[in-house]
Amino acid sequence: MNVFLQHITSITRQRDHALLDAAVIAALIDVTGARQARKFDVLQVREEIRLKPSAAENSDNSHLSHASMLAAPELVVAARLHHTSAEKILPDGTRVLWLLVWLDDILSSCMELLDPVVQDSKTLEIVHAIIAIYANHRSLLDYSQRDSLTNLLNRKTFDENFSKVLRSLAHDDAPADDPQQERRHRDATRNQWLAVIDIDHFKRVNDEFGHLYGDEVLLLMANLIRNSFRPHDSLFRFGGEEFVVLLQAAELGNAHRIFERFRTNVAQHHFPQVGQVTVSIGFTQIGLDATPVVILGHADLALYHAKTHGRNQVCHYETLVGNGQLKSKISNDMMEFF
Ligand code: GH3
Ligand code: MG
Ligand code: MG
Repeated sequence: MNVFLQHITSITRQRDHALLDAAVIAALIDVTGARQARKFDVLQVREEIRLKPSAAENSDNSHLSHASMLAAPELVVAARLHHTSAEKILPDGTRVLWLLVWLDDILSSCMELLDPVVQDSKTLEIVHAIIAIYANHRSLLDYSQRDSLTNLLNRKTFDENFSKVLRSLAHDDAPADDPQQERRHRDATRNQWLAVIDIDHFKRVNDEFGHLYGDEVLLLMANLIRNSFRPHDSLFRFGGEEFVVLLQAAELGNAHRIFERFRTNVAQHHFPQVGQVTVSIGFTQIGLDATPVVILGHADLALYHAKTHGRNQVCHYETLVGNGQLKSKISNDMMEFF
């Protein structure tokens, strides 16, 4: 029981998702004697359930970062019946125990244990208690990371995540065993773009229709953002009526098209009572050697250009600088100022 309490203390101490996952995995291995335990995020599209290795799982296997696999039928049945576990014996005799993690009635992730040694009812009770505490703690962590109006990630989370993104880009830059495969992987995943999205003339919405309608527009805007980007892009409400997107796209052309499609989605959307609302977008490529302040500064300059040249448009910082429409203004002096 003491060991159990020690693990609970360690789990509830974590303030970071990856460390929390690691603490739970350590607890599950310790309690069940499993040979291996890992966590998968669950992606559910209609009847199909796919399992994606969690970010922590990927840190040493970056080529797997986007690979997801179909869940075994035993797990699909358990999910359908809202069970908390499922089991299977593989052809090579390995025993697999899946523990399903439900958050607000949605299957969010799944812990996979290989060859658990201890499976008596008392141990299973402890295992399920660990999963329940994990789910509760994750909900709290999610709550502190999100903006309460739109449920997008908040500014604090951006500050924490962005440094991680920059570190992981630098890490991916290390030479690989198979340079060709590494290059393909990098092309597909490594190019990251940061966009700042700002609603045009939002003050007018508040002034004409009142703050409640203003809030409604922010909520609907957040839904449009969620529907216009993919699950592995990160979406933030940065403050007020400003949003930030971290986008993965192979090339500038793709990134531009994706932001442009979002801008059009917004311009064509009918906001109840308010009517048409538009957004201006400034974006930049996230370079390996730049700091968060410089990257955000570049996107902001592109956004400012969009605002001062008619609004309702997407501007790319490096293109503007290349065309001579914008001077590269963010200098070391400015960084010190920030
Ligand atoms: P621009 O096209 O230049 O961006 O014009 P704008 O009117 O959008 O200008 P600005 O970005 O300066 O104004 C933002 C306004 O957003 C000011 C503030 O009243 C409003 N706002 C900020 N946060 C909230 C919020 O949470 N709810 C509502 N309803 N309004 C907000
Ligand atoms: Mg603004
Ligand atoms: Mg605005």
